[in-house]
Amino acid sequence: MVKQKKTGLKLRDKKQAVTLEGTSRGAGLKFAIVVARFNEFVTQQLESGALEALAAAGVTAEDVCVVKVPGAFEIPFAARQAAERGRFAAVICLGCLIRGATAHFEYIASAASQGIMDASLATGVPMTFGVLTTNSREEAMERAVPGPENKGWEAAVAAVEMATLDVRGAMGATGAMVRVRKGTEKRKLNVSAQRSGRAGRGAAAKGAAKRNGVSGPHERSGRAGRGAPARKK
Ligand code: INI
Repeated sequence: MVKQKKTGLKLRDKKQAVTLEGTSRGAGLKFAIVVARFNEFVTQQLESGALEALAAAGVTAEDVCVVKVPGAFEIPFAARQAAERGRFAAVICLGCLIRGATAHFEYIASAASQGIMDASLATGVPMTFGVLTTNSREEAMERAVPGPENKGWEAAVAAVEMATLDVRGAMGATGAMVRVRKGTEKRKLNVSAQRSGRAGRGAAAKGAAKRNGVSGPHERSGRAGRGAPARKK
């Protein structure tokens, strides 16, 4: 096995699996945070957690746009618009649903989660799910404490990782994996994958990779949170 100094990429031989993953470094990337105002005493804290996590990842305030919506039900619409109209590397979705006496909670929770996933897949922009679905105010507040236990923080960390993960860029035109030559830093990069990628993302991810000291979107490793203790759902 050859460990490359510059990239940290571990090269074994052609027959071994290649691991692709994003990083915890978001410098130079733009992020949207869509926050529901409903249960604002919690969602405000989720927003603060997300902003702190982005700052810790090297994202500057001017690269972050916060979009406020009335409730969790409206998140997918705004997230999709942000993804379509903005140059965001990822969209962080934050909200808080607290179970009540009626089925209202279930309808909104399923519309929000499915809607966010649909918006992400339709636009090709990663969206992360920081929407709490709890049985009580107490459960919600426990998940909105300052620091990495905060679900907004967690959603922001996931957004940075997904924004810096470029699986498509690492694949060949026919879907074959990029060939890694043992013992060298040469990669057969597939330009058509970047050309056909969603607007700006390939270029944004590549630029961030350079700034982050790695040489290509498929050569990243060492995301934050690996090996972290089990978290609350
Ligand atoms: N929206 C939430 O974000 N959380 C809730 O707990 C909630 N409850 O319980 O009703 C909620 N409702 C509002 C909903 O998201 C829409 O904003 C509203 O239905 C208007 O479309």
